Amino acid sequence: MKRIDWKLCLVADVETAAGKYIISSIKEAIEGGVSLVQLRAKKLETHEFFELSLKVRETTKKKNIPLIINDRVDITLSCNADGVHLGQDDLPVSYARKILGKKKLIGVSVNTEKEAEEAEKRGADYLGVGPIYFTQTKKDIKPPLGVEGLREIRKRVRIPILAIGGISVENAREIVEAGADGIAVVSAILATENIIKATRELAQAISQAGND
Ligand code: TZP
Ligand code: MG
Repeated sequence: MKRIDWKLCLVADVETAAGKYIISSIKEAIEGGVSLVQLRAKKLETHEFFELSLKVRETTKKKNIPLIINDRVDITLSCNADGVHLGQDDLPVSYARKILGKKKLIGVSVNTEKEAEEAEKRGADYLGVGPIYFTQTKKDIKPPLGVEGLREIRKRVRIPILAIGGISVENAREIVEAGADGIAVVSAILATENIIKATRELAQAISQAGND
């Protein structure tokens, strides 16, 4: 498995970025300091998602930033992304692994300790743990875990944890201090006027974790 810097993941959600050009938003977020990008496009047709994934692959590759594709193992392979992120209703990890092999990353969204243990056991490389807080970005969210819920999951698994859901510059630090390896955000980067500045502030909040 590749060495990944988990600290700040932009979940580049095409719907949230609507009206803005997603590629330029991703470029700005990279300039501001994201260490990882996940491309998420729930409503695009397959060919549109595929074409966009090629452009995002090119953009991220130039800057040496790993790219994860949300939901779609086929698009992960076709654009040669670094990995895929799967939800509880997507293809099971063990089957995704058969298709992708050991070199691609597989992340799994979890909301309970049981789901976390199960995903690790089945071979996930990292977990998306959330939602930590309430968020408007995803409509069908599970119950928010809070920092306590995150701490409990941290105790049960060894693989990296990316915390997600309602994370902002105000609460990023406490999340990393609760044991997350990094944070994954949509609106705290994409729904801001100045993406570079917002990203820098998030990166700074994370780097302050544990330093008092
Ligand atoms: N999965 C759990 S919460 C969420 C996803 C994709 C949305 C996170 O969006 P935001 O804007 O960072 O709260
Ligand atoms: Mg999914």
